Amino acid sequence: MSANDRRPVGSPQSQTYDSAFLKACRREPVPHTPVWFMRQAGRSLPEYLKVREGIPMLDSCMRPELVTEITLQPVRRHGVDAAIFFSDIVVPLKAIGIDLDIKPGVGPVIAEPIRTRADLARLRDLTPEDVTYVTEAIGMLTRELGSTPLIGFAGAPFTLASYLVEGGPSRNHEHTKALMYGDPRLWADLLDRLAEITGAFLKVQIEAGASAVQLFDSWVGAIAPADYTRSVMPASAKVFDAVASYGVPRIHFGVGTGELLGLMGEAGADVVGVDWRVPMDEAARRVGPGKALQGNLDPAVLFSTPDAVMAKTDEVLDAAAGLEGHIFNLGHGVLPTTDPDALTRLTEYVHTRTAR
Ligand code: 1CP
Repeated sequence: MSANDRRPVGSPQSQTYDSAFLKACRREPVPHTPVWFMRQAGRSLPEYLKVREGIPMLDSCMRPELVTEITLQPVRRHGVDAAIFFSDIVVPLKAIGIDLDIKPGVGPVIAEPIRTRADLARLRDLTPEDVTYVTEAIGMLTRELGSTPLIGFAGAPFTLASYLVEGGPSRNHEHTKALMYGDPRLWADLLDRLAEITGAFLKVQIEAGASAVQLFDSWVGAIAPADYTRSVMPASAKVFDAVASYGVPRIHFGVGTGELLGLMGEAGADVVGVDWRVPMDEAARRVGPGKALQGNLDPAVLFSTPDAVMAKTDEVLDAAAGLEGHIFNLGHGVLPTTDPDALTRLTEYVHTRTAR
């Protein structure tokens, strides 16, 4: 390892500090609008399907060499401005001994849902020793990536609680809401436990070399603002506080969160992710000054003609033109059947159109 690799992330001496992505996160002038895509590593890429063949999803997250290869694939292919660590939001839960699996075509499934106070005891603290494969993979990755930043990530307490309480993916989150409204004390304790685990998991990733972190609260759009403030925000704020001292940008994203954008920023994010339902200029008004924004092309637009993709991309870029800091992304993850060439063309288009 060279001396350069040892320089702390977040400091101006780090190799990634002057990247367009980190500059945009810090709301500094950029040579071009940086681009990355949520779920850029994964099922849209034939090279991903090939290396994953016969290896269950969770197993693949625990093999540092495979994680390194999969994380690098979209950087090589599309020329995006940042890599996102290949893992899943349930990996830290698996690491502390929760019996769960990621079922193909379904998502995370929990053997015994968490619904009572006695169940909380199953959520023990996470230590770096529980996830040595993460530290190892990030070490390998940051050496390969050089000046390209690596984004670490975790699931936010609400979204993790939704999987744990429901037992798997859920459309209406009925058990989760039943607990949140019916036993606010137990709910608060559950989210606080998850905030501890999530904070520890993000720290491991930053200490290993991640240049930024994204907290995915994918399903929090199911919650009204008053309930968010009372029952969700304290735990998300605790996660952001846990990593504040590192000085790496903290991104916060959820789907259908138009009504929550301001609050999600207030929870402690430096960058607020926006789905495709709110134009970027309106999102900026809702978030207020002092934060960068990330977003927000509808991922389904990529199934349309190249001209339509360019026209819709222009709409996003025009709406974001006056922002202090803009990171171009999709409004949610890349859909599995997306043509990867459409993503390469989109990356080039944004880079060219925004070159300054
Ligand atoms: O076998 C497979 O290939 C399973 C598909 C898959 C993949 C590729 C899952 C199962 N997870 C992942 C990787 C993954 N998950 C990444 C890294 C890839 C990248 O971004 O480039 C990330 C960031 C996640 C995060 C994740 N997992 C989120 C938050 C992001 C989001 O899309 O909102 C969520 C909600 C999950 C749960 C999950 N894991 C897998 C699936 C299919 C789901 C969603 C299930 C549901 O609908 O509830």
